[in-house]
Order: sequence, then structure tokens, then C-alpha cells
Amino acid sequence: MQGRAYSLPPIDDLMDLFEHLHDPTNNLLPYEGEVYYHGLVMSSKEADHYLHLLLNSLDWQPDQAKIMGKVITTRRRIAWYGSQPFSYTYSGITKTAWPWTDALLQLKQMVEACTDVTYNSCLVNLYHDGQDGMAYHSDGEMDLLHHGTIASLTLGAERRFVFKHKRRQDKVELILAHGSLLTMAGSTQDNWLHRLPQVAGVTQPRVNLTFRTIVSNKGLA
Ligand SMILES: O=C(O)CCC(=O)C(=O)O
Repeated sequence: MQGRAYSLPPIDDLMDLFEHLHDPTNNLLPYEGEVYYHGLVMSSKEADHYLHLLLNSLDWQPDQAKIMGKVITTRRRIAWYGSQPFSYTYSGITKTAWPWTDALLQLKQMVEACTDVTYNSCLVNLYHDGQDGMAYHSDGEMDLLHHGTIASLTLGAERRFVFKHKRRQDKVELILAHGSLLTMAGSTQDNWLHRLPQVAGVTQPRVNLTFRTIVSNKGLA
């Protein structure tokens, strides 16, 4: 009898397959907010391509925060881009958006197609390794569309992401994979904080893009 030759897909493709099993309609928050993990929205090759492109082409600046009147400069880098030179004020510091690069516009279109929402700006964070992280905060600034969707695209090292309720002890944690998308919507920013914990042993960089909608024109340069 003629035997049939079966070949297994490469392990990377199998991992991708499992990542696709995430249900983007499953709200991860138990109450007072909406967080959806869409899993992988691009192949690992595409994610590698965009990671290297962004690492080498964006205008990376150290982030700053004003804490009790003192300006703190972070090791983590940021870049702020938009459809207009929007000003965005958070942690007491105002930034003015640079015009979209081709790569950012491609990613914006991809994320818009996945989420069925349009965005006019993007805050990009570069975590060099596990020593870089972001403390608990919410993205509820006045400049942003109230209860608008924020779409968070991850490229690079896998990291833990944690939500904590503002008034109760409840926490929700997940791992954000290379090439994955997470959305935060509805009243999430009113009721939940989020953070990216520092972690030992991660030596690879991670780039995170949060696509947002700025509504206030007061900051237009
Ligand atoms: O790096 C991340 O996954 C989250 C970034 C974040 O919390 C923010 O940009 O507000």
C-alpha cells in the first residue's frame, strides 16, 4: 500500500495557529471596562520586519514625567505621531506629534481593519529590555476621545501586562505576544489602571504602539 506523506507545519506556524485561537470578542475584564486580546494579527516574519524598521527609523526620545514639580527622565523611549501636530499632555509634560511615517501608516491601517475603528495618533514606547517597564496609570487624559478605543500593538519581547481596578483589589494579567493586538474600550480608563512590570531575564527589546484618538484642538501647533 502506498503510504501517505504527512508533513507538520514548522513550529513557528503552529504557534501562530494557537495564537489565532484567542477570541477578540471575549472581554477580559470582569466588570466596569472592556479589554479584548485579539492574539496575533500578523505573521512573525512581518512582526520582525516592523520591529526592526521602527527601531531604526522612529524619532525616539526619553519619556519625561513631572512628579511633585520635579521632571524625571525615563530610560524607556517614546515617539508620538499623528495625523496633525497634536499636542498630548500626560504626566505633566506636553508633546507635539510628528507626521506619520510610511511604516506607522501601514500599521495604523492594519489595526483599523482589525478593530473597525479609526485612529488619528499613536504613542510608541520602546522598552530596551526587561529593566524598562511602565508604572500603573490609565489613559484617561482630557486630550483623548472619552471612552474611545485604544488599540495596543506589540512587537518584540513577550511581556506581562497587568490591569488593576482603581478601587478594588481585582487584577487581570496576560502575556502580550510578538505581533499581537489588545484593545481597551468603554469605561476601562475610568475604572482600571494598567502597567507593564519590569522583569528579570528579558534581554530583547519590545516596541508597543498605542493607537489613539485625540479630540481636543487646543494643543494644535
Ligand atoms: O507597553 C505597553 O504594552 C503599554 C503602554 C501603555 O500603557 C501606554 O502607552 O499607555
